[in-house]
Amino acid sequence: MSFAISADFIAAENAKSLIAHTDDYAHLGQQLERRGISIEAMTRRAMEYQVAVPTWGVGTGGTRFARFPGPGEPRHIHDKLEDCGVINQLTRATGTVSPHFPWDKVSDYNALRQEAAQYSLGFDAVNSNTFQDQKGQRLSYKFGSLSHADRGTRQQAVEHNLECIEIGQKLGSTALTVWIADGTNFPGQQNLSRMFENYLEACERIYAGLPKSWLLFLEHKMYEPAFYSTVISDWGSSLLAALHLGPQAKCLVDLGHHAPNTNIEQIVARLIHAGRLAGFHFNDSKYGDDDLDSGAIDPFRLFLVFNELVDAEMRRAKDFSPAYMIDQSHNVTDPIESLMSSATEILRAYVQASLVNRSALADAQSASDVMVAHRMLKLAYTTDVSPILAEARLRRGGALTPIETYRASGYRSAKTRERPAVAGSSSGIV
Ligand code: PSV
Ligand code: MN
Repeated sequence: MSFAISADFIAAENAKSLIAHTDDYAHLGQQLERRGISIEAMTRRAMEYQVAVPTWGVGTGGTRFARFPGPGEPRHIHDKLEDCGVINQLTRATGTVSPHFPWDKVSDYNALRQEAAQYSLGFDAVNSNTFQDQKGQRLSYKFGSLSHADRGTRQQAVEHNLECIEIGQKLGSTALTVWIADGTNFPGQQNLSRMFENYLEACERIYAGLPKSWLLFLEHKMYEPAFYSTVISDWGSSLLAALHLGPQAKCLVDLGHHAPNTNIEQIVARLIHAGRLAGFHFNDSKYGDDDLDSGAIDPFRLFLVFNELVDAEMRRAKDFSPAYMIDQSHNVTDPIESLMSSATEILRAYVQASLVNRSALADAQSASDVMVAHRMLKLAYTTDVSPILAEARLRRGGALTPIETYRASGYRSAKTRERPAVAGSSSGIV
C-alpha cells in the first residue's frame, strides 16, 4: 500500500490554525466591506480558479551544469500523477496536469486517464517535444524540427505532433502546445525567412489534424538553446503564425520567454485584443528563462498580468478564455512545495486583481488622474488576501497551511522509502 495523506489528517492540521484563520478572515472581510467589496464574492472566485501543473515540474529540475536529484522523486508518469494529486489535495487549485510527450508515454492512455481521475485530476494541454532526440529516432533535431531544412525531418516532427493530438484525445485534453527549439547560432547558418516559412508549412499540417474542439497553442521564446536567432522568438512571430494558421491557433505566453524588463502585461493586452491569447506558462525570472517559482521575484508583474486578464474578463473580451499552466524548474526546493507555493501566488495575483474597482479606475483614466488611477492598482496589490486563499482551500477540503501540512504528513520521506532512486538520470533543463 503506498502512503497517502488522509482527509482526517488535513482536518486535524486545519484545526490547529482555525481560530487564527477565522479572526483574520473576519478582519479582512470588514476591511473590504469598507471598500464596497464582498469577501464572500472574492472567496467564491478564488474557489473557482484553477491552474494546471506540468508533469515535468514535479521531478527535480537541473541546469546545463548539473542536476541534483531530490529524495523520493517521481520515476515515471504514475509517480508524477501521485505527486500532482497531493498538490491538488492540499491547494484545491490545481485540478489538471499538463503532460509532455514522449516523456510521459505509456501503452494505455485510457487507463492513465482513469488513474489520474483517482487523484481527482484531469488533463490540460498536451506538450510535444521535438527539441530532443529520442532513442531510436530516425532523423535528428540537432539542426531543427518543424523548420528544418530537410523535408523528411519536418515531416517526422509533424507526425510526432499528430501523435500527441491522438494521445491527448484519449486523455481528454483539448489543446496541443508546440514549443520548438529551432533557430540558429551563427549568422548565415540558415535563411531566416525560409525557416519561418518551413515552420508555417509544417504547422499547417498539424493544424489540419486538430479536432474541431481543439486549440493549437504556439509558444514563443526569445533564445535558448539557439542563441543567434529563434524561429518563434516573440509574440509578433507567434501572432503572425497564429493568424496564418486560423482561428484554432493561439499564442501562449511563458512569462520567462522575453528579454528582461519587457512589458509582458502589454503583450497580454495585445493578444487579448487580437482574440489570440492561448494562455500562460507561469514562472518567474530575474535574467532569462530562469523558470523560478511564480511570484518569487516579481509578484507585481504577475499582478499586472492578472490586471489585464481580469479587465478582459469583466468587459467580456471576445474569444477570451486563457489556459493557465505552470512551467517551472525546481532545482533547490522540494517540487511539491514549490508548485503549491506557486499555485498560491498565482491565485493571489488573480484575487488581488479582482479587487480593483474597474469603473472607478476607468473614471480616473478618463479624467487623466494619474495618481488616483495608479493608487487604485497599488491598493489592490498591497491588500493581503491570504485569508481569502486559505478560506477557499478550507471550503474545498484543502489545507489552511499547505506547505506546513505537507511537511507534517511525512509524504516525502514515505515516498523516499517507496521509490528507490533511478540510476543514471541525466542532467538537463526542464
Ligand atoms: C521551453 O523553455 C519550455 O518553456 C517549453 O514550454 C517546454 O515545453 C518546457 O519549457 C519544458 O522544457
Ligand atoms: Mn514553457
